[in-house]
Amino acid sequence: MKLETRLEKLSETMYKKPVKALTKKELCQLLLQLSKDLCEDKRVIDGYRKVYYISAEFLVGKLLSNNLINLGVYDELEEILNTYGFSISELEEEEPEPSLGNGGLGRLAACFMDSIATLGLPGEGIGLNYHFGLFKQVFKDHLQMAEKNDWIEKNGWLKKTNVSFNVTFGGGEKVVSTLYDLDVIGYHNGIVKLHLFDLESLDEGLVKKGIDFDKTAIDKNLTLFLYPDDSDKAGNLLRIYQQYFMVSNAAQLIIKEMKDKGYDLYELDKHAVIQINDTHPTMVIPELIRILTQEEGFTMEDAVQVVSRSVAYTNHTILSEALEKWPLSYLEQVVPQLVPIIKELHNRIEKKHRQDMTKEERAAISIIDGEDRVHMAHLDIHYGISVNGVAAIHTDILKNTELHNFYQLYPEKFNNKTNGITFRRWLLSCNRELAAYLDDLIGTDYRKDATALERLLKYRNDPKVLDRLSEIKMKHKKELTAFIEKNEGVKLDPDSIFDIQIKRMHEYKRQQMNALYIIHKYLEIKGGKKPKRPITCIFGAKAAPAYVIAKDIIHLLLVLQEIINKDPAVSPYLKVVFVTNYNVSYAEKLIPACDISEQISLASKEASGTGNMKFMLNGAVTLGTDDGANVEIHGLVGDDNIYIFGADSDTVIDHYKKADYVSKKLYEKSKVIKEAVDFIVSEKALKVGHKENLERLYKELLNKDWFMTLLDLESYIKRKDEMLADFEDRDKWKKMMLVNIAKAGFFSSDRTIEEYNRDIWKL
Ligand code: 26V
Repeated sequence: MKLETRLEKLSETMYKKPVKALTKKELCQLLLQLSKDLCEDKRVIDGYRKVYYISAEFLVGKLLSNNLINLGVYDELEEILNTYGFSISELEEEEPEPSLGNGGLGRLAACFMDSIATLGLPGEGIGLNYHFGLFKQVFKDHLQMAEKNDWIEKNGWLKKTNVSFNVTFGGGEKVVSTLYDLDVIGYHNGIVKLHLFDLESLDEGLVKKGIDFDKTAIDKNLTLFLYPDDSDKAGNLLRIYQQYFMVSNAAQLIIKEMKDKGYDLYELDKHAVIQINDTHPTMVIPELIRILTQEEGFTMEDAVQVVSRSVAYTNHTILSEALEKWPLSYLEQVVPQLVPIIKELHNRIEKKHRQDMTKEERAAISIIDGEDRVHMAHLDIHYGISVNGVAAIHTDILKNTELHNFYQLYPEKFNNKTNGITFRRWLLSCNRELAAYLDDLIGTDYRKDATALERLLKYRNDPKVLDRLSEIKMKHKKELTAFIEKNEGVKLDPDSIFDIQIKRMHEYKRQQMNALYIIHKYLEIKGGKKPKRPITCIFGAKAAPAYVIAKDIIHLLLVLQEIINKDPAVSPYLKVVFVTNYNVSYAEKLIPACDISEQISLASKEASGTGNMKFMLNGAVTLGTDDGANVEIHGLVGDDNIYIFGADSDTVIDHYKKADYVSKKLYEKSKVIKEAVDFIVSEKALKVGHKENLERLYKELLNKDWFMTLLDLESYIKRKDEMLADFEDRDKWKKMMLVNIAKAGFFSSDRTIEEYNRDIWKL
């Protein structure tokens, strides 16, 4: 049946009226239903050996455009809808965004699912169906406030299945799970399933003001929220409840599938490889062992052997505060059934190394430490087949520093898998003009083999091509300008340089350093030194609700936005806009419009970053430290097409080791640094902002500055000013854009997934 006829028929069935009479919301629902119907004809990818990607987060983002692209019907539908005066992107505004993740780790999991399906690999994602995703951010009085963020709609993407398991917690609480599936459609390929477990007994009425809720009634609140506030004990306990609920369901699902297919459970490792995405799903190890020994008649030895041949672990951070260590007493309360198994796993390691290691050496690799805390990552490393970092420098730091003792013990387990992004969402969908132009210029091969983008390089001196790339950029800058005016009430100048920093708000990512640059520029302009071309500094970020300093940095930026944009002597040259409620959909609008991609984390701290890749692919030039995947971007584009600054990771690691970094000394020595930092508590700033927040941040920078902002501030200012000057050499800049796009192919998540498959999964 022709697509148009199919659409009309569906419209009659769903709404008893023709397509042209539908409201936007109805039309959005119609397309959603059409995609679901088209999915029914697709093959669910299956196989003899499967990967189970378990993750507490899958930050999938809106699905409509992406699904239509991957189904191969986007262009045809767009044409049909245009005749009715609609466009798909406009309809997508009606779709709520599933924000089931905090940031990079969750978005990576979503990109990976897309690539697994696109490559036709047998795989399934397993996670939780949070009713409220990452909080909705609003600003009041220049402060971040959090509101609940619901996304589940009646006839939305989720498909209720009849799969259901019992899960028992300590204290005898029993809950019954329900499985919902999201279909992940491969690009011109079959489907893989994203399994999201939920509870029927959930009570959304528990949610009071903002994102507060009663944390005690597990059967009513378990999957209400993504990562509840974990600054208190109740929050931490709930997180353990969630994690256990997730992995117990995962373990039962995997074992059920093994049995349904008639496989021998002793050969679990032949049929299943379980990728543990950070330590959140680590309890799947003791849970599988528990089920095999207690319900399937395995000896402890057999269960430990087969499980440890089936699991692999990915590390996503070296920040020690983010490495999970659960107090044994918490585990005793929530999952007492796992505690004897965890102790057994701990004792086995102790026993094994009683002879060849000193007590201190053993302590460094032990699962349960002297304070009775369980180091979840240690469990994964001892009892898994693989440990991987997410960018070359990150894996090196794991091997040489953070996990060095483990590396000496198991060198063969360590490997690197540099992150990637799906080009379907981050090019074909968010930058349709660029994709169409590339199709014309270099053919469509790059859609399946991203390295074919390098064919663009032969046009690096072709003025026609360079102009077209810059025209596409301008189109997106204009669209973003209109969107920001509507949503934030700030009017931007598309001819200015768009300098963008979007990512979670965290001290190590150093948005505060960007703020100090803005202050520096402001003071320069006030002093009569005007930039050649106006600069627009755009931020998007959410701070964890309990992370005080991160919220103070947001406050400072909102205060700067007010001071600068309202100053008629400055705002023609400098503008600041902190967008509200930054999320995946916002990113899809910001990234294609960016000139300067800010990737300025303290070297050694950003495991990889994936925003850096998205910007590069869309023709932005990176201003960054040699950190995370910036190092690989640097290697690919060469010194001439990236702006690197700041201390390198060895210097930084050395400062930490010697504990010799004193920010106040730098402040006292440099007029530029002092002036910028002092402005935070100046009369001007205090008139707009709050004394408490600004003073706290000021003191933090002077007395702690744990992420060495002041160490790199001067080289940052210098490098950014060079970059702004180079923007005026239009030919040079456009060439840099081209080279960045051409070299981005390496960062396709298809490449990353092929490497996981080649080295770890072997599907
Ligand atoms: C988590 C937490 C939680 C407690 C408070 C402090 C804190 C700080 C950082 C984190 C990060 C958790 C793991 C994570 O999201 N890592 C990110 O993973 C991305 C995908 O591999 C990678 O690109 C980012 O560099 C990395 O930060």
